[in-house]
Amino acid sequence: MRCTALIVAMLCVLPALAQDGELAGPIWGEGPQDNGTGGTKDAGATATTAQEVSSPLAPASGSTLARVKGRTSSGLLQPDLVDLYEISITTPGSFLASTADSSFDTAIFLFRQIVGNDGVVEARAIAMNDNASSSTTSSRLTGEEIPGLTAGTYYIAVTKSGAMPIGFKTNDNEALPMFTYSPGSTAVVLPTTTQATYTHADWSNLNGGGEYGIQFNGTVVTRSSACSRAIILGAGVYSFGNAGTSDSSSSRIGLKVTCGENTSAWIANPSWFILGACDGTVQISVCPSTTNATYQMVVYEGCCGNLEPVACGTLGACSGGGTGSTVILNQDPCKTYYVAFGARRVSGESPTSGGTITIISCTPSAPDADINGDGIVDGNDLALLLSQWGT
Ligand SMILES: [Ca+2]
Ligand SMILES: [Ca+2]
Ligand SMILES: [Ca+2]
Repeated sequence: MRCTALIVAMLCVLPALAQDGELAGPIWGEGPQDNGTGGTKDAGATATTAQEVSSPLAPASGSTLARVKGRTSSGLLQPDLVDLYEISITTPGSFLASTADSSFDTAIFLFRQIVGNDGVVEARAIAMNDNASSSTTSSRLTGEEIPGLTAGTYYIAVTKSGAMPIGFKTNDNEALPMFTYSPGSTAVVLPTTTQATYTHADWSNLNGGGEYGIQFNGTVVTRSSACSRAIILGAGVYSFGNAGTSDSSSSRIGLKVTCGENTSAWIANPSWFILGACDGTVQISVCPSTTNATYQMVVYEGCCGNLEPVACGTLGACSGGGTGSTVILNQDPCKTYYVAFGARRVSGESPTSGGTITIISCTPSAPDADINGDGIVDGNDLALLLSQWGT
């Protein structure tokens, strides 16, 4: 297959593989399959590669996160010995993370997200646990046991018991343990005052893993509206929450410039997803659930920060009421398509609404006109076609 565009796409540091699914919670799967949905394959090992538990389909206030399912392993080709998730704790007093249904001796580590002056995210130690009690090897952290836990963005890491996050106090320091614990400990371990200042850099003593499930309480799947946080949607029907609730001029997509509309309309606070790979025609529809709302979408090629619009939605009535948007696209499987959708506004008053995305994917392409397969469509193909006429 001619996939030169694939090389370009890979330079965009995309989430790994295509995957379909529900996506706004409450069960979040690391991906790409057979263990839940939402994720985009392997969760990374540091703050910058953590899998963000967020979805463009969640309502603005987030949707309850009950469980994360995933796996670690010591595969030969690509060791996957630790998984980090970016989570949002909304109710610290009732926060719970428990690995009670995991297939190996887990340890879990909670870090607070710090955003540096340069915008780069960092992880600082908050608490860890190896064994929830002397009768189990599963791990458990609760808000009650973590003094001063506040609502906000955190990272939770799951590893096999014995692993240690290491960090440094400044860039010049050697990396040091961020907690002090012995494998088999039943304590909820807090960092020392000094350890709490370390910036997470790496891991030591990583050694295997398996299937895990982390039960949560007090956490939500956040609403993501950034291109860089787009999840991958394949064929299916997806409900989304109250999109378009805010309208910042910095995130608007102007439809006059992008789509050549006559009026100065825009998509407010767009949500983004990546179209699952497919060879053929795809039809994407976005419809609001509120009858007086209007939704519009734009399809782009490229990668976040360097996108080219390739299709704008055609507005039309939705079966459930309201005005929606439809794009029919001849999809090139070697290209990456980003879709932005949201409330279409011509002034600030357009109502917001939840709604539905419907993707009807992979209708086979029309027959190839290159009948003799020599790479050229010419008179020889026509002659072949005519020779078959009426037979
Ligand atoms: Ca993993
Ligand atoms: Ca991993
Ligand atoms: Ca354990």
